[in-house]
Amino acid sequence: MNCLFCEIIKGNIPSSKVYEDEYVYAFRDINPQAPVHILLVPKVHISSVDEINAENSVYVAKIFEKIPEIAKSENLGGGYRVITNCGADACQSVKHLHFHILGGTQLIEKMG
Ligand code: DGP
Repeated sequence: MNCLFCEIIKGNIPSSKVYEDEYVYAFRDINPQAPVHILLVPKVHISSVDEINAENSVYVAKIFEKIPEIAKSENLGGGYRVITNCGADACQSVKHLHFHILGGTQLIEKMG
């Protein structure tokens, strides 16, 4: 399987790492859409939200435990947005589950 984010997790493609543990890899988005734009990915290949199940949901839980810590360390006390795109209609471009943290400015209200 040829997966961009699996290659980033393995270190075969460079990234600006923010955090890593046995479940989670967090790094800065290459094309930031806000002053702070971080991606959190599970360290196992899960294609999208559609593939989350009882066996792999611990990875999602671990990601969400880390989000407030990363938000604090990035000084996002004013608020931030967490987004995941699932499938073609949502414009998911990388088929490895990822959660965007966006912040560092007043975000627009519209999400869709
Ligand atoms: P999405 O559209 O939700 O699938 O988001 C994919 C994000 O991944 C998009 O915001 C750009 C980012 N991205 C794509 N390729 C790379 C890369 O090689 N490195 C990094 N750091 N981010 C990438």
